[in-house]
Amino acid sequence: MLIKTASDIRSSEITPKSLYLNRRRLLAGAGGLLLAQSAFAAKIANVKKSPLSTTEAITPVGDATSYNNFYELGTSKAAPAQNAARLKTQNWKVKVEGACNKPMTFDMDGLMKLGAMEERIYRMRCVEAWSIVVPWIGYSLSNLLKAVEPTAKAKYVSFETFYDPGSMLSSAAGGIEFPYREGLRLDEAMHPLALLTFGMYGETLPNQNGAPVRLIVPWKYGFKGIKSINKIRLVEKEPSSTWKMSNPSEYGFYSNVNPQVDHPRWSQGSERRLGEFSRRKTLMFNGYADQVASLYAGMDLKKNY
Ligand SMILES: Nc1nc2c(c(=O)[nH]1)N[C@H]1C(S)=C(S)[C@@H](COP(=O)(O)O)O[C@H]1N2
Ligand SMILES: [Mo]
Repeated sequence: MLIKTASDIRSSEITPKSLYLNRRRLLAGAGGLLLAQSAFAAKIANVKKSPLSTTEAITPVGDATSYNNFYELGTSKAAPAQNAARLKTQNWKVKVEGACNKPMTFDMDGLMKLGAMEERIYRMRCVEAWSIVVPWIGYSLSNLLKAVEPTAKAKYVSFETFYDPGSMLSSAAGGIEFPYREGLRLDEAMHPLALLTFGMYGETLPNQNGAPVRLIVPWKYGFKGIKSINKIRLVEKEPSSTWKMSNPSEYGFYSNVNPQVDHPRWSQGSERRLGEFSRRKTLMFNGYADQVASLYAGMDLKKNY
């Protein structure tokens, strides 16, 4: 994002995306589709459908798993799928600490038991103006937060991605600082739509989509959806976040999808849905305004971008 010029974005990224994906599908065929998914994907059992799902058409799985942003695995859209094997997810632990009564370190079995697994079909809108509709699998992040019992001091939640400098890009090569960090206000994190995500399309997450556990915050730009989380911290002050640190005039802490507040280098008024050819209008809070607008009552969203 930061390292590209506006004309680069327009010419090489936004416009030809559908063409790029189509070409990939034509060249790769069914074999490519399989390759694009993790070799270790497993079915997730006992998943209930959620009333919070959109009824919009779901993005083809091959698109959602081969056109990614995961800078630790490479900065092109194809690189995360190609380099997926560099992310080692065995014996994964998630440490939850900070302002809470019951700080805990979870293994994946323990973490996945904290809530009832639901399929949530959400829109996700990248700050670069493409979007997808994905059947994610997970439970509301609030389940985990309640389990560790935040204290009165906890006002924000910060998240960190596992970083292995030996197998992943250096910060210099990625153009952003690693480990990747994100944050939410505690009331945003407690909102039922905020999803702690373990799978997609019926199976565990492919590495390129953030295995084994990531965040999906559907009313915010995609970069708030931090992948491959291994640290969560309840904190008193607004935590630092990777894209804001890299360029605070372009990326803010809130990063709510807002067609009325353009990125300094491009419009946020419309988007291209992966798999579609014509552009769509971007909706306020990505179409989730009825559910989340009250979180920001009285706030100037131009200032708090
Ligand atoms: N650790 C980490 N998380 C990340 C990113 C990243 O580069 N590193 N990219 C973000 C961005 S910009 C987007 S749009 C989404 C993309 O998620 P997807 O590849 O599953 O569509 O992941 C977000 N989470
Ligand atoms: Mo993004």
